[in-house]
Amino acid sequence: MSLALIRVPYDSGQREQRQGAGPDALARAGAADALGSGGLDVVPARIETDLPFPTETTVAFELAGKLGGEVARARRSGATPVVLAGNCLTAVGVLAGLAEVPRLGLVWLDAHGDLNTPETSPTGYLDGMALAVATGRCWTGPTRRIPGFAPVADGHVAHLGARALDPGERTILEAGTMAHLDGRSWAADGGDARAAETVHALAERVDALHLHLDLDVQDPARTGGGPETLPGGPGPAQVQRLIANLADVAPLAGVSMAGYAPDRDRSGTDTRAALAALRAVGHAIAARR
Ligand SMILES: [Mn+2]
Repeated sequence: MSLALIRVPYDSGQREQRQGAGPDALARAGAADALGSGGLDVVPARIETDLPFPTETTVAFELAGKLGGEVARARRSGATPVVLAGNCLTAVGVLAGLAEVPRLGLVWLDAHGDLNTPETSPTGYLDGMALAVATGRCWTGPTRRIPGFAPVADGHVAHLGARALDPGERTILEAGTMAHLDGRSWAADGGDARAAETVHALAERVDALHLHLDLDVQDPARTGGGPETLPGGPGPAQVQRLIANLADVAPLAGVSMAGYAPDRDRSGTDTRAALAALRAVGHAIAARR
């Protein structure tokens, strides 16, 4: 009966830079206490690259493979994995480590689609492809080498909070194979109920959930605003309410959190929002044990 708090301190292949500094900064700010506030013991771990010449893509997939092993070890020991990372692609490692969970659903909270592929991405930025990788749309060469990884079916995904979509991403979400709720609808009156309905509908098709939280889903007017934040999304309290709601819906098999850049958080509001989200996660996991 415990939680594994696994830190992956990289952003775009660079160790402890920008959002890659987030996991250790959150640990120093009290992430373990926040996560343990639901009553579960918290066991820390940390993943590092062994590549002598790190590049954005090679490090990302190497870390996803290592993280998969760490997540699987945590799970076998009876611990629920909670991953603090710089990038969203780490969700792929969590999915690999949760391979033994039958009918796993993926709840993806993000201001961006993360649904570009190398062919549709305007920039080539790998982390804008994270959910496309998780759903098997691209980078299938490297993901085939990640033990346990299998793409998540679109019908097992709920995307909430998007408000910056490239044309290729819009096409995917408008196709309707994946449940989604855009950021403005979530932030509007009645948005909490719409968000709850979205995850409830997903829970009818799955037995457990992987929650992926990119902190940029939160409206920067109500946080300090990290490097990739965009106006028009839910506030931190709405995100925390949704996390609390997940406990009523299905067990949380794993959690990944990305997008916290401590050097952009001069007021401390991003730190407080991230720790509050971790408290909500700790309580949600404890409630279903
Ligand atoms: Mn993201």
